[in-house]
Amino acid sequence: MKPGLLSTNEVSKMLKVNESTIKRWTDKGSLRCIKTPGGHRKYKMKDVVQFMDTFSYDVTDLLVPAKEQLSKVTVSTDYAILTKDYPVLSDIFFNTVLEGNRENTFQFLNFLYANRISQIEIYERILFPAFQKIGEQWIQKKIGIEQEHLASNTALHAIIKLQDQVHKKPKHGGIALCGCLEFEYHEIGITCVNNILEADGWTTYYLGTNLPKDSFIDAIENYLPNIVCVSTMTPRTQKQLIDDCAALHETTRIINGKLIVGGIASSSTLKKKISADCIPGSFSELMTFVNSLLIKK
Ligand code: B12
Repeated sequence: MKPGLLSTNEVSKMLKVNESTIKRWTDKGSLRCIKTPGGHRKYKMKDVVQFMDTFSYDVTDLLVPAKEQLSKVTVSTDYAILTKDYPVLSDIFFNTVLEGNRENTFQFLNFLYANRISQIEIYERILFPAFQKIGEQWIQKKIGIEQEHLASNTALHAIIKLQDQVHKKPKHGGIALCGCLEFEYHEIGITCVNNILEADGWTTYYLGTNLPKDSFIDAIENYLPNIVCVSTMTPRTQKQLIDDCAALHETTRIINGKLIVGGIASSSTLKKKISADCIPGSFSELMTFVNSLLIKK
């Protein structure tokens, strides 16, 4: 190697990111490189330093002062935020949440939110893929069930704490009831739904997980919600889910509300069988549906 030229691997170590991230930044034209006749990328130290300088200079105005409080924020995190590089941010979240440090996890999410990554972007583009990866690693036996539990509880704590910082629209009078049916213990999705609706001006009642169908029906009759949101990931049987949703839908219809079912219900096979007013495939779809209800109101 020519003296003064760095390999992708060396630059990745300097900037504390994966080699693929360095390649992506190079391909975007943000980081200058020299291509060897063999097609390898090589970097001049002065270009790497210039990249870091330019970047730091650029972000001074954009990043909030709270940055100094977050020891783990590096130039690479800043750059990923600025360029909305969700895979990198999701990887950082994955590592942070698996460490199980609640405060660091909250600080990281808070830093993203303070730097204009929206609540829905945080949930769908950062948290969701990180937990998909946790699921994959659990299947491959790379992480244990105790780590999955720790990560879930750490994430839940962080998103609940972040909710205090999230900007909330004024209340518009709509009432939302959110929860999971009996034997359902996946809580992160429905917590996200509850938080998004609360930020959108809904008065929310959060029932949590593992609620028997009859108790869910009692809650609908007591709170008279305009919308009922149910999250389902692992129903005991498909038939049980179909029957329970039909019962919830009937009660919701009687009180003039709408039933929204998310999670596994949005899979192509189940979608046709489940009785509901809306089965959104994403939080954005959920918001389109609920906003259409508000327009009609
Ligand atoms: C964390 C986790 C757990 C934790 C949950 C802890 C907690 N407090 O929540 C624990 C360890 C308890 C757990 C247990 C189990 N789990 Co689990 N778990 C997961 C994991 C890794 C992440 C789920 C998660 O929270 N993701 C983050 C949230 C944001 O995403 P989400 O829930 O998918 O929600 C998204 C959408 O579905 C949608 N959505 C969800 N609900 C709603 C509701 C509405 C209204 C709307 C609009 C949208 C919406 O929006 C979200 C963003 O896109 C997934 C892996 C994966 N690939 O998803 C497996 C996974 C869901 N689990 C699975 C299984 C099989 C189980 C167990 C049966 C394992 C076992 N053998 O014991 C048990 C069942 C427990 C039960 N009865 O509920 C399977 C489900 C497979 C299936 N349905 O076909 C998965 C997919 C893993 C896998 N690949 O096998 N799990």
